[in-house]
Amino acid sequence: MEPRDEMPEGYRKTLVRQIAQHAHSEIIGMQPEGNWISRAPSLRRKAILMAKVQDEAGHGLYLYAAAETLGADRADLLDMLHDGRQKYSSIFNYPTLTWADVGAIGWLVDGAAIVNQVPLCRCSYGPYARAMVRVCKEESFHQRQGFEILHTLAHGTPAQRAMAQDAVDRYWWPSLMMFGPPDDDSPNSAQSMAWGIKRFSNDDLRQRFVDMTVPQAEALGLTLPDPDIRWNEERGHYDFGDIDFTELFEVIRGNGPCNQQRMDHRVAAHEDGAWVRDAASAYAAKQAERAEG
Ligand code: FAQ
Repeated sequence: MEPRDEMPEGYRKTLVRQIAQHAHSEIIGMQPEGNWISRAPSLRRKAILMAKVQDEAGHGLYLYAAAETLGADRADLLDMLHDGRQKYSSIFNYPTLTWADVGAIGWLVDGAAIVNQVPLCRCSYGPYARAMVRVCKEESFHQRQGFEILHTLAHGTPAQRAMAQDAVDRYWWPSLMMFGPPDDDSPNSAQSMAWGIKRFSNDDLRQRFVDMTVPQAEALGLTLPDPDIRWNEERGHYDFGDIDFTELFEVIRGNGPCNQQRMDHRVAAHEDGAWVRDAASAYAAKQAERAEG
């Protein structure tokens, strides 16, 4: 489907909802890592982290642009984020307590994002699918940098190793929750899959992520905090323990550890930037006036 094609109103609405939430996640997702830019352990690490956070701003921009092709107004979408009518990913409501958390976000959060987003490169709506191609290439680089941070820490001093393990312990379960509620409790999945917006179910993608990540944890020499993880020969997949979905629903409802902080910061940044938007609009109006004259 392309922007000018006729489409059912429900299809358009579902796409705007998902693409806007995805865009909001990218820009809110800048905050947890942005917290460490000024404290990165070396100039090289700082430069890499700045580039990553900047990539996330770029992803937000492609995604807002994709939502605009469906007739959505970017200012309205931001208003809906700010007053809680639209969501962003649960994962960004957890704190980044140590430098190792930057590694865990890159390895696990970007890893989960890739598993979720690679299939979206072939979703039924052209502008969203095309935006995902570049986003996924950049996320792959992000995932490698997170893995490399954790690899360095895991092979460092005992204190660094403990820091890496602690970050993985805190980020593992929330990363599994990024894939959404289980299939039998996912109200949007059936319709989104019938429309080719989602190509795989929440649980199928979650399993794919576990299968990909367990061998990587072994390569890092770190332990995933789930004693029930084991290879199931019959299924050809790793089994894993039960996820506490009440935590996901609480975080989505606004009760995660950092929801308030993330929103306050976002709204303040938007208000502080009002003069830039006003100046750009005044400049555009002046240019248009000149072009007419
Ligand atoms: N957090 O019926 P479903 C990134 C909501 S990656 C918050 O299963 P759906 C990169 C859901 O919206 C993260 N809300 O919904 C990065 C729905 O609510 P609604 C962003 C969640 O849409 C890395 C309700 O629960 N990626 O940013 C969550 O079919 C590192 C019922 O759920 C995307 O957005 C959750 N985890 O499936 C950046 C990918 N899960 O709208 C910085 C595209 C569910 O009815 C640093 N999105 N909900 O009020 C998707 O694939 C889908 O939207 C799902 C949810 C799979 C997230």
